[in-house]
Order: sequence, then C-alpha cells, then structure tokens
Amino acid sequence: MDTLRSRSLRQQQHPLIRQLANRMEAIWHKHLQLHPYQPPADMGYVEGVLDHEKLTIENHCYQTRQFRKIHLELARVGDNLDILHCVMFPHSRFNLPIFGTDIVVGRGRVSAAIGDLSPVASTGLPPSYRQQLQEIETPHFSQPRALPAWGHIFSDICLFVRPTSPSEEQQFLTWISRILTLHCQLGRLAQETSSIEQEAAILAGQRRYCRQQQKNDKTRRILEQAFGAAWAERYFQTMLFDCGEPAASQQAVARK
Ligand code: BLA
Repeated sequence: MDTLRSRSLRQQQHPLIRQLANRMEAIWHKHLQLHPYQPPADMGYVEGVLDHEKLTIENHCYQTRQFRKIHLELARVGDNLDILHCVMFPHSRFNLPIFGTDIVVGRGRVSAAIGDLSPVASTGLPPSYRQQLQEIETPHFSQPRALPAWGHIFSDICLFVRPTSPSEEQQFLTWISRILTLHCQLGRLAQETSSIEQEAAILAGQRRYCRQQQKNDKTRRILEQAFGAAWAERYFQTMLFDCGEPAASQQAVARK
C-alpha cells in the first residue's frame, strides 16, 4: 500500500485531500475486512483534457461483507482543481445509511467540504446511529453553505461548509473521521434482513440517493467537458452512483 500511496495522485493534491484519503483508508483497513472491487475496465484510471489542462481521475475501490462498493475517487485538473469523492454503498440486505464525502479545492483553496451519513429508509437514520452520533460534536464553521435543491437526500447531520483556515480544515477532517469510524463500527455489527419487503425498500432508497446525486450539474459539467456527454453519463451510472448489485463473482468474494 505504501508504494501505491507514494505514486497516488494525492501526493500532488491539497493537504486536506491527501490527509483525508490516507485517513479513510486507514480507518477502513482497521475496522473492515476489505476485498478488491474491480471498477469497469476503462474507468479505474482516466486521463482527459479540460480547458487545455490535464484532467486525471484515480479510483480506489473495495468491497466487504456489508458494503457492495466502497469508492474513493481522487481527481485533479492541472494545478487548478483538486477533488476527493467518496461513497460507501451498503449491500441492499443491510439497513445502513450511505456514507458520502466530497472535497473540492479550486486554485489552492477549499471551496466545498461536505460529509454525510444519508438515510435510505423513510424513517431516517437507524436508532443506533442516532444514539451514537450524540457523542460526536459538530464543529462550528464560519462559512456554512446552503445545499442545492437536489440535496434533500442528506440527513440533518450533514455538514456542507467552506473551511476558511487550516484549523477549520482540521476540524472537518476530525469530524468526518469520527463519523466514518462510527459507521464502520456499526456497519460491522449490522445484521442482514431476511425480509424481501425491507430489502426492496432499502434498494429503492439507494436508487433515490443515486438519482438525486446524478443531478449535480457541477460534477456533470466537468466530466462532460473533458470526456463528452455520453461518457459522463456512463461514468455517473456505473462508477459514481450505480444503483445495482455488482457481478455475482464480486459478491462471492466478499461473502467468503
Ligand atoms: C459541489 N462538486 C461540487 C463542485 C464541483 C464538484 C466542481 C462545486 C464546488 C463548489 O461549489 O465550491 C466536482 N465532485 C466533482 C467532481 C467529482 C466529484 C468532478 O465528486 C467526481 C468526478 N458530491 C459527491 C458526493 C457528495 C457530493 C458523494 O460526489 C456528497 C456526499 C456533494 N458536491 C456535492 C454538493 C455540492 C458539490 C452538495 C454543491 C453543489 C451546489 O452547490 O450546487
């Protein structure tokens, strides 16, 4: 992993992204039994051109017994734009929320840091999450940001801010690390449902999450400009926010 890390795009990226990528991988390795997840053939590592600048996308994917896809994406456009995107999709037999985080850095300044545990059930986050989240203090940020209209999928713990100092960046890092640790701990304890109705409801909740995320025009515009509309659509549906179950062979690996 050290060699992988030392070659990773994160070495050129903003320190908040590098630190968060390393921290999330450390938390996953500590709490979960990770198995490889093969991204679609031409989508693991991608290069393109955006406004005469090189666009590079690097994807790291894993799966576990509870999570059908754990996806960490790092992207960089010249020296102008650094992005970290992460989503953990639970298997549809587990009534677990969807962990997601996105960091966007434009010309060396973090313009957006967002993190959430988004519920898939209409009843909101499971009671165990509600209870344990009370232990995690939400830091204060001087520049909170308003969620876009499609963002009603996010929970009331969602943080969407523009950190204005290294201290606020560190506070976001600490907060999101605690949320992720809790999620891995509770995820590991989660029991599979045997109810077909509940599984269908979970799947519908995940589909709703993906549908809404696919309405993020800011992400779509970047991908469309660099790779064209058709590729961007395929990337959204198969890499960023796919709703289906992975191939049977991948599930078999994770269930061992
Ligand atoms: C915003 N996402 C953005 C922005 C850009 C991207 C450029 C605008 C930043 C700003 O307004 O300051 C770009 N994000 C990307 C790209 C990828 C990416 C290119 O992930 C990947 C290739 N987005 C997510 C996830 C969440 C998310 C998992 O991928 C939340 C859990 C949220 N990103 C999110 C939100 C905004 C955003 C809510 C603000 C959108 C808006 O203000 O309209």
